[in-house]
Amino acid sequence: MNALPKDFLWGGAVAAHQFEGGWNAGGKGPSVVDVLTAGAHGVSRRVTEVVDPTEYYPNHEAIDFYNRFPEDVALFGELGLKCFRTSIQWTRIFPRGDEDEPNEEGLAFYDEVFDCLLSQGIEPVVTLSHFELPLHLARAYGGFRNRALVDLFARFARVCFERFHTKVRYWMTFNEINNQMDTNNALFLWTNSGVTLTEQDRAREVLFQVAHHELLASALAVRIGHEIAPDLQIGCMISHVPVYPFSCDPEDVMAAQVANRDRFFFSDVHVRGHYPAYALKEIERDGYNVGWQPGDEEILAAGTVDYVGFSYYMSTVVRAGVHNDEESLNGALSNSVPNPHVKASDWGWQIDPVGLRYSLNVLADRYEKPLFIVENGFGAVDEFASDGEIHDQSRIDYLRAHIEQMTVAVEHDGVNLMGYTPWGIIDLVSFTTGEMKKRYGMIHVDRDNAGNGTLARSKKDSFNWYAHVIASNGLAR
Ligand code: BGP
Repeated sequence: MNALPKDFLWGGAVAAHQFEGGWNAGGKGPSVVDVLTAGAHGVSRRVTEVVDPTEYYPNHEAIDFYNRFPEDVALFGELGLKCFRTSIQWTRIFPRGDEDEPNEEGLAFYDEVFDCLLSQGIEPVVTLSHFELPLHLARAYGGFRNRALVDLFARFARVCFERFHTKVRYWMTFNEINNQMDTNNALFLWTNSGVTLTEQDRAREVLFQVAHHELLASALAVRIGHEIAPDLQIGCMISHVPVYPFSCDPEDVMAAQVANRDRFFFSDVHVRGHYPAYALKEIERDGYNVGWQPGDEEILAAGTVDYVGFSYYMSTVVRAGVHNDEESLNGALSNSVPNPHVKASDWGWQIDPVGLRYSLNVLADRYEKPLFIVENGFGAVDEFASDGEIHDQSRIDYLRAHIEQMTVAVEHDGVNLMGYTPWGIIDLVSFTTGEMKKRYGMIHVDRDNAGNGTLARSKKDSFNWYAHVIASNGLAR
C-alpha cells in the first residue's frame, strides 16, 4: 500500500543567496546576507560597515547557479524531483528595495529559471524572503523596525505574484521567521532588523516591533497573492525545533512550554490571524511600546496562510533554571542542554527522527492546516573515496530515518502533509558557518571555503538512493 498521496511533493530546497552567486550581476543590489559571511567573520561584520567588494565572500559566487542553472536543473530532472524550493532575491527585483520600478533583468532571470524547472516537470516553490533583505533598507531605514518596510515588502510581493503566478503555485513569505524570537540568536535579529547587536537590540520590545511589521507584511502579501490568483497556495515558514523538558519535574515541563510558545508566536499569528493571549499579555505586562495602527487587526485577519511550511533538523531540551547565554551561531537554541538519548552531528545538531513525527502531530493538532516539510537534512564533511565517489551513507541514514517517521505520521496518525524538500539538494554555502565545508547536497560541487575548485557537479550515493525513494513514492527507502 502506498502511504503517501499520489501528488506528494518530493523535492529539494535551497535559498537563492546560498547557491546562485552572481551577487551583483544583472543589476542586482547588495542584500544584508551579501555582507554577512557568518562563521568565519561572525557577528563582528556589521551592515553599517562599508562593504569592500574586492573582499571574498563565499556567497558572492556561491556555486554559480546563476550561470549554470540549465545543467543543474537537468540533474534535478534526473533525480525525479516533483518540486524545487528556492527564493527570489528581493535585490534582483528591487536592488535598493525602495525604487519605483522593478528591475526587468532580475525578473527575466527568474522567468528563465522557472521555465527551465517546468520543462523538467518540476514545480517551483518560492520563498519571498530568505534572509535577503536589501542592504539599503537595513542601512537607511533600520530594516523591519521601520513601518515603511511593510509596504515595500508588499510591493515586492505584488510584483512577484503578478509576474510569476502562472508559473509558481506554491509560495512562502518569510523563511524561519520565528528564529528571531530567540534573543541570543544574533544572526536573525541582525539580519532582519538591519542593526548591530546591542543590549537595546536584544530587547523584547524591539523584537515585537520587528515581528509586528513582518507579520503585517506577510499578511498583506498573502491577501495580494490571493487577489491576483485565488488558487495560489501561500504559506508561512517556521523553524520547528521542538523543545522537550529535561525531566518530568513540573518546573522543567513548564520551562519547555514557555520555550515552545516563543517558537510558535509567529505561526500562531500567521495561521489564526490574531495575536495569541500569551504575547498580548507579555506586551502589556512588560510595558512594551509596539506601534500598532488602526486597521492592523483587519490586515492580520485577512491574510492568514494556506499551509504551514517548516524546517526540521533537530530537537532540543530545556531544564528549568539553566541558562546558556553564549551567542549561538551553530543553530542550537539558547538555554538548551544536551539530550542524553540522541546523537548529534559534527555541528552539535541533535539527530532525532522521532521528533519529526512528534512535530508533525503537534503542528497538525495546533493549526489544522496542511503541513509542508520544506527543510530537513544532514550537514557533513564529504570525502571522495579511493574509487573517486562520495559514499555519503550517514546522509542517507539520516534522511531515511526521517522519511520513515514522516510516513508513520501520515499513514498512522493521519497528518495532512503536502510534501518534503530536503535541504541543500545540491551543495551550497552553509548559512550559519558561511562555508562550503558543511555540505547537505546529493550533488557534489567542487568548491572549497576559499573559493577554489572547478565548480564541477557530481552525484553522491544519496543521489541514486533519493531517486529510488521518489520513483517509488517513498516505498523504496
Ligand atoms: C536553515 C536555513 C537555511 C540553511 C539551513 C542549514 O536555518 O533556513 O538557509 O542554511 O538552516 O543551516 P546551515 O547551512 O547553517 O547548516
